[in-house]
Amino acid sequence: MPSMTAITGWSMAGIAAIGAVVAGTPDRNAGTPAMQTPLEDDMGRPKPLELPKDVEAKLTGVDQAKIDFLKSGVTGRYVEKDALFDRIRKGKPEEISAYIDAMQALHAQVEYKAGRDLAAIPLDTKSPWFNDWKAKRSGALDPKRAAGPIELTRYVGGWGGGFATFAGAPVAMTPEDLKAGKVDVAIVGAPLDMGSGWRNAIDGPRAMRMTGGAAGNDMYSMINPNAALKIVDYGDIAIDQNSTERSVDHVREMVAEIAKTGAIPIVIGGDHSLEYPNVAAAADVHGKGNVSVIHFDSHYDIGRGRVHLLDHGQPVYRVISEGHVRGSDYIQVGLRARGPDLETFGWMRNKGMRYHTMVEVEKWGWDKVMARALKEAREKTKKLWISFDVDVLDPAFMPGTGTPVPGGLTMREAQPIMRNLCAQNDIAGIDIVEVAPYLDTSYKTALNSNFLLNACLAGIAMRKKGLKPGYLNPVSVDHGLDAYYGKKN
Ligand SMILES: [Mn+2]
Repeated sequence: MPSMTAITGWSMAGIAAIGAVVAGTPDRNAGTPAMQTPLEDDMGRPKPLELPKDVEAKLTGVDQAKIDFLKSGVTGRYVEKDALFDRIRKGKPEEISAYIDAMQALHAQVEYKAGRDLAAIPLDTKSPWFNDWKAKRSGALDPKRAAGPIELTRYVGGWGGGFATFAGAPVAMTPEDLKAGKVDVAIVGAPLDMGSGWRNAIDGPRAMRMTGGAAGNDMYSMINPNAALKIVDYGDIAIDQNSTERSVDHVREMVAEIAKTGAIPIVIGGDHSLEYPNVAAAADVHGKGNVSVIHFDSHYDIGRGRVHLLDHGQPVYRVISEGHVRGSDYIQVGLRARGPDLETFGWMRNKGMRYHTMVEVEKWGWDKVMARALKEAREKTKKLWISFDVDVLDPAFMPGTGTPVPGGLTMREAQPIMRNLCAQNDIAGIDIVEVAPYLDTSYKTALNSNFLLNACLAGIAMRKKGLKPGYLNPVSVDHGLDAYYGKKN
């Protein structure tokens, strides 16, 4: 999602604080400047503002409280420091006073004030239905049946019939079903979209069940994951559609429920807030610090200092600050949105995070960047969570997403990346998020998301069969016969 810094402006103070670093940086063509990581407050709180001597002189006679307000640095939220200095240099004393008054009045409205502002969003605890949205039916209420996946396709052949499910897979309702069916992969919907300012990810799971692409033969490997793996549709996780905070604890329980059976959870969102409960669940099952994350996104998703504790722009901040994943085991790929400023990159570097922007991809190409990302992801852990925000793709391929950003991946790039990652790694789980199909006047967002899911399932099947990442079935290359291009495959 877009950077809140553009709205709150708190990073202005950060920019001011690191101004010295930037000002001292030579022209990028003039050699390689020493890398400098700006030191900054974890929450991006403003730093004191140093007033130039001539500006300070102009403030003679101005109330000391007002001067202290300027020096506190909070003015960076409302005006760039150079514009502020300029105004003071040119202003008459009464104009300067009025200007500072206006900023103070604005500031008084912005900050939390006890008694005036709502400190928490209240719930009606007297509601007799307080938890009904997530209260699970007991098997005792239903007719008896043997545990195991339930096939919902009516016909043997053709393109459908029966009921729409993820990847055309049978359904499972309980962990007992997963265990009895020795399920490899449980695909589960999480239609949460309160965390996105631009909604409709609620329809992501629905659209992906209705649109093809996730099932069937992968031509690269000539593997049909539906035949090679035991895949189920685990239904949707209950969401309180009025509250991200109320929903995510239940998502965490459900993702852990799947992972504990040994099945790989693949969570279809829903917005990217989901990454927080998903990765926390993986850490609950495999241990804190035992899971790395490769996070595909055009955005950095490390919003700090926000009012709401979770939304789709800050799951990474929550995951890392709560210690579910070490900063150094958190690898980002595809960043290009306008969010992070120098201060934010500084925060990420200070946490040990490894980020690979589209700038880096343009410089080195996908193969080198992905090889590096994977090496980093495997330094300390074996288990890998893949968090795939579809807005890492170019809007040409994924127009149906809340915060699209041009200049992204093509499907031709994304499919082999997903296939290989899933073939190479011990996957703790995957989320495919921010699929908002009705922001797309065509069907391609859901279709492309399903083909990505298929590439991933093919990769998991390749690993199960002991095939190396990058494996190409000889039958689908060079007729499987000749050495026309040189060495036979
Ligand atoms: Mn995201």
